Amino acid sequence: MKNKLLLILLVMLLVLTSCALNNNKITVNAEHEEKLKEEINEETLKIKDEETKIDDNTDKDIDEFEQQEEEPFEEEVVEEIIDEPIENNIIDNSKELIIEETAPSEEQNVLTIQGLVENETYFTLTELKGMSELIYEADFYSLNNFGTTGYTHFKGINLWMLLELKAKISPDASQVTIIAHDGYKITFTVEMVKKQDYIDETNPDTKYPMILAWEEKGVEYDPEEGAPYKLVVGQKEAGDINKPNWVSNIDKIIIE
Ligand SMILES: Nc1nc2c(c(=O)[nH]1)N[C@H]1C(S)=C(S)[C@@H](COP(=O)(O)O)O[C@H]1N2
Ligand SMILES: [Mo]
Repeated sequence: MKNKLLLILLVMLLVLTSCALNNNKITVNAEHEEKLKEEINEETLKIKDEETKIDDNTDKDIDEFEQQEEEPFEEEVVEEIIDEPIENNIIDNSKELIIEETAPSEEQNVLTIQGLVENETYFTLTELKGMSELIYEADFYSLNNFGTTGYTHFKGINLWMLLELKAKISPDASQVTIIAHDGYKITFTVEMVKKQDYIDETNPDTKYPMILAWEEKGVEYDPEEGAPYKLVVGQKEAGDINKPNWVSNIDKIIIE
């Protein structure tokens, strides 16, 4: 009986001890968890705080950037526009393109003659200038659609002579088309190109051929502004509106 009682007591003691130990463990765990939670919370708060700081700074930076840059930036653009007309920019761009895409500068002065000619070819400005016996220079009278008149001094080559003697135009040819770089073109009959007696209605004494001019008012055309050739012709009769025939920047002549 005594033994039994002792055994029960021992069991109870064991149970109690184990409970106490467990309890202790739980407390320790709970305490640890609580600490961890606090630490996590603190970290989160810190991170959030820093994020807000960064956001604030970014906003500030943007604000400052906008305040600093906005006005001077606009002023600069305005200045540029005033200094450099848009036209100039376009010319500059095309210059770059020509340099990048095509050949040496003298090739820009090439006049191409195609079609019913024995010597289908092209002439450079230097070659044309060398044909001294074909060079013609005079003041040409002009009348345009609006009734505007004027006299302009031109120097260039007699177009018919060039076609007949240098390109050797075919006897079968009937028309000559002058084509400008901008697409503007005029077709003349061979007879009109052959004709050497165009007039100036204000001066009955002089007769003119059709010429390809490379010089106007004593100044050569700038090849950078297009092919440096202009077709110039007098009047067929008094009142003839001849100015539209003055095709500028010619780069091709087609014989048919
Ligand atoms: N390449 C080219 N040449 C051209 C033209 C054109 O549009 N392109 N217009 C013609 C017309 S209709 C006229 S009246 C005169 C005008 O010459 P101006 O600009 O020297 O006055 O050029 C003639 N030659
Ligand atoms: Mo014109």
